Amino acid sequence: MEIDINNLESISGRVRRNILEMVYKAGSGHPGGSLSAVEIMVALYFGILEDRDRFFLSNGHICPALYSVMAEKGLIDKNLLASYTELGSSLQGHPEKTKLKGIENTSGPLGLGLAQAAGFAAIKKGSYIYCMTSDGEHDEGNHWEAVNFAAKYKLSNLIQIVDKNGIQIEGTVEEIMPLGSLKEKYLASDWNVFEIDGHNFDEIFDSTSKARDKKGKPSVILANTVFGKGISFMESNPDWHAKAPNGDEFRKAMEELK
Ligand SMILES: Cc1ncc(C[n+]2csc(CCOP(=O)(O)OP(=O)(O)O)c2C)c(N)n1
Repeated sequence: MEIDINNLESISGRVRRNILEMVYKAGSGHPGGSLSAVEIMVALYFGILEDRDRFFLSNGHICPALYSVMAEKGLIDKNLLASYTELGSSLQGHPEKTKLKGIENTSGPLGLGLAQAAGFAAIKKGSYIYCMTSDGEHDEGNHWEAVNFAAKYKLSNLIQIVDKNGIQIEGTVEEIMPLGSLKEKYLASDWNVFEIDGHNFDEIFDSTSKARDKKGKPSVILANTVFGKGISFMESNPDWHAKAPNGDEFRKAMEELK
């Protein structure tokens, strides 16, 4: 597949603007983590996922990014984005599998997505199963059960991408619950490990391609990202984990995204 990086960058710009509009209109949502995951999701939907593959989002609170990428890809109607979090909308504040075609797993409670993806990978050996997780959700015990399960069953078709933005609810990951070296932990758990800049398309494509070629073990891509990427006053500021901008902040943010 021929990839046009300039095109992916313009799509990412539109996705960021959609995220801001959705969270502003709804008056709620999780802008920081949504903005850090944009390039990874754009790369997945516009250059990585093939017909039989599946994408599982574990840190479901960043669904404005997912809905927006799905809309840009034409998988859902773009007009639906304005209904984000409304009563009865198929675009809830956390994704619901039964409400929206194309969503593989219901999420919201953190730490479950990798288990959902690993179960799927175990029975769909002919497909690649990609799962996005966050660094904050590595606090969850369930997550580590899935890490062991995937290693035990040598799920080489499972590719986890961690949005490692260093921020979680109410503070930095380091302050709330230090994770130590995720690289060493995954290596010790018998996973292949890649470390990349999660905003760099070349590195996203290169690492996912290498992960697909590895046999006998699951792979994790530790994607270093910037929380709130693209909006100066949101970047690396935990206040923006779950907060909607006010009118002035919204206008300033949209101005920065021009
Ligand atoms: C099991 C569970 N415990 C707590 C929460 C509340 N919660 C929602 S988001 C979040 C922080 C998660 O960290 P991360 O995904 O790294 O945050 P972000 O990068 O989006 O700021 C927490 C604790 C939850 N959704 N599920």
